[in-house]
Amino acid sequence: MSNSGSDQIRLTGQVHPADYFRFVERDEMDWQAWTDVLHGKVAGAIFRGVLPPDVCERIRRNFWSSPMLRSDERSARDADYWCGNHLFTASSLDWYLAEADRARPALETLCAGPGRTPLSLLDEYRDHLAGEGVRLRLAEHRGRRAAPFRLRSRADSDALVLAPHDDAEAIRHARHIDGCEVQRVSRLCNALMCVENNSGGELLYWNISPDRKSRHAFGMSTDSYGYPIESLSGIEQLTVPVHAGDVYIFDTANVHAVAPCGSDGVFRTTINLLMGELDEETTVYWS
Ligand SMILES: O=C(O)CCC(=O)C(=O)O
Repeated sequence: MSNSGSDQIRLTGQVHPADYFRFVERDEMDWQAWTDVLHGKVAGAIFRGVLPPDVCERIRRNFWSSPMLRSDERSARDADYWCGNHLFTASSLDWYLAEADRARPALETLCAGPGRTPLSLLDEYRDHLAGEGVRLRLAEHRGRRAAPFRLRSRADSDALVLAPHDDAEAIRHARHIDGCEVQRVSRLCNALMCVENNSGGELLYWNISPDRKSRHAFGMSTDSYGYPIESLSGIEQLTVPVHAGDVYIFDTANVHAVAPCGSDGVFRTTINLLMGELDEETTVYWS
């Protein structure tokens, strides 16, 4: 999970021009801006306060009382809780797809209800894309469908909630999902919806897509977590505040991390999915 002790001290890779390396910020949903991220016109976009407070609160309560809730409490201060699985960290594609079938109805119920919800936002985007002749659907493998999203909550008060990492290369080359269509999307993007957070937990986003040589030098051939913070020194970095209700999307090829939550017992809870364009007529998403 961490740097394998390479001699390389600074990450190398593709550094992007200023007109691409930025986050578009809007006070309402803008599906064209969302598509611009999937098209690689801009690195990220954040839409403020899209999920209403009552919807965030309902999902937050459902999450914490869900029978699907799992945790990995490494110490009294650091906690990691989730509902639903991540294809990338699943033990096998077969296991992930079987779990996806089992968990899909419960995940959908957890996020359902009146008001603008994660599910209704996906429907909005489905309608938006349909108007452009593009179909939005769950990713599939041999007729079996992925899960739509997962929920995750972390409460690290003084360490990074998520260490610096890049997902796109790791997913494209992950052996356990060989042949799955998600490896063929043109630009892998993370999409998140925040339902709980306090003042910390910002998204940290660096202007570098590490090259293969550098990824290997830092021991990231099969994993994607844990570039040392020193390896990013001098590289342009954006700090994107994230609040409950915000919805955002960004290119996962660039190194990113999540800042500490800031105080003890503060949880940052998000709905997480990945999305990408499979071809000109198909956009897929999965967890
Ligand atoms: O929670 C976030 O803002 C980023 C999540 C992330 O980096 C990931 O799931 O790979």
